[in-house]
Amino acid sequence: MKFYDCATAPSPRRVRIFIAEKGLDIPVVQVDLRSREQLTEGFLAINPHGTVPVLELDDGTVLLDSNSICLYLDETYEQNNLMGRDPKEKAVIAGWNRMAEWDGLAAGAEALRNHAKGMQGRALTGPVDYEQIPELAERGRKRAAHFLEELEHRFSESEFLAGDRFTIADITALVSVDFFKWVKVEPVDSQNSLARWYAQVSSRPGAVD
Ligand SMILES: N[C@@H](CCC(=O)N[C@@H](CS)C(=O)NCC(=O)O)C(=O)O
Repeated sequence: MKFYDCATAPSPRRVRIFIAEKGLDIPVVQVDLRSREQLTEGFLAINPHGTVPVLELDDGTVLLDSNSICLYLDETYEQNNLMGRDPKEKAVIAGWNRMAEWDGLAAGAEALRNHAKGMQGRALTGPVDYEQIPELAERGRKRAAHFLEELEHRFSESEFLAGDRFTIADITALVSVDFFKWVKVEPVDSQNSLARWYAQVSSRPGAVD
């Protein structure tokens, strides 16, 4: 197997944490997003979407999305299940993971990509160049702040995002909360339940970046 990673980017970090939690050792290839290596002919031949993470299997199959990579690893390697053991648990975890992706990661991306100078003309990932829309940056920051409120509420009644154990949903939420620092959105002091959860999950060995 080969894991195409970028050490500084949030989406591949989700998979890095997942791999660490599973205790796997997978050879890594770094893709330099700053020099736009993801848009070179060579990399687009591997992933036509021009994004990382990517997992290449030994039989040549290429997995092009964090969730599909995590699903493959969770089903292939039984230790430390992170995506659910039965249909009901799988569905509950998938729901919370999707919420963290959309309300969390997507909000951070909206805020960053529509604002950062280095992302001018790169407001969306992929081979097509889209211009920034400043109003979307502002909306993204609001959405990010709202996501932190949603987390505070959830952690006031649940130990982890999808229930009473650590799962992929916590990984996605943790990566989102750290990603928000790039757009200067941080938890407020009164969000005690969020702080309790954050201290717990960010000190897990795989979370250290
Ligand atoms: N759905 C994808 C999203 C991946 C994604 O957006 N990756 C970003 C890094 S966080 C990327 O490759 N960006 C390339 C670019 O900005 O052109 C996944 O989670 O695997």
